[in-house]
Amino acid sequence: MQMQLQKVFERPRTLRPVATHYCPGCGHGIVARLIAEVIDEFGIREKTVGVAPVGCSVLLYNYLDIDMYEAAHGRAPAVATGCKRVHPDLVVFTYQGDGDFASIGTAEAVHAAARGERITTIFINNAIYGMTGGQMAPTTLIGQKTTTSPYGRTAEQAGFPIRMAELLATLDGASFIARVSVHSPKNIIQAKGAIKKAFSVQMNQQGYSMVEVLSQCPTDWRMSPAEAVKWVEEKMIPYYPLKTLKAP
Ligand SMILES: Cc1ncc(C[n+]2csc(CCOP(=O)(O)OP(=O)(O)O)c2C)c(N)n1
Repeated sequence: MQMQLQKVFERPRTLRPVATHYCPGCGHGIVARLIAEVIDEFGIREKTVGVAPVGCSVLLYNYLDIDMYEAAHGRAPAVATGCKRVHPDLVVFTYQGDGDFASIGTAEAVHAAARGERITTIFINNAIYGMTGGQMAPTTLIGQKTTTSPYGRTAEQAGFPIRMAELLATLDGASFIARVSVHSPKNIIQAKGAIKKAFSVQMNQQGYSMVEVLSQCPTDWRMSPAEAVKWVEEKMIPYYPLKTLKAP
């Protein structure tokens, strides 16, 4: 008797069959896959353009089978703006870390949202500068130890962590702003829903969309992957609550 095997899992067409450079337990790879799934589900692989700047996001062009730009640190929203304005029929997104989006590129981030550019930003908040070895980022929590705050971040010395989702949600040009997380299967499913919504907002000409994704960084947090997942739940989410802040 011939057995019928049901396919329950497959690689999204948009995700290239290559090994990534991400560390074990990193959230970046999960988000890359979610973006690939969303692109496949919308059938927009031929008309999607990604813009990755500097940071652990930098090699996304090796993992997604779409056209991609490489931008200077922090400048992805400016590059994406140019691309989208010249080619309004394309779906254009940026993929940025927190050092990138909330520090060196804050001006580009805020003004792209304020102008209501019809682009989407996927913002990976891992509370640290990952690629360069774990320095304090604008999103580093008070008390969090990093290589540049070995005794823990203090507000007196470094100010307070920036909540980019809340900040951008105040801007009239921003249409869809949400914060999600990829530290559990349930949260990963919700994250995919938010990414899908952000792309659909762009495709419906509804203005700027941004999804902040809380993402574990076990290597630079000096934790095991299991401890990192717990840290997202216990430390990050209370400061960075998961919610949709704005929707059209
Ligand atoms: C103009 C410029 N300044 C600084 C750097 C050094 N640099 C490379 S990656 C990086 C940190 C990126 O951190 P983040 O955006 O949080 O992304 P992650 O790696 O954590 O995903 C920095 C500061 C650079 N490449 N270019």
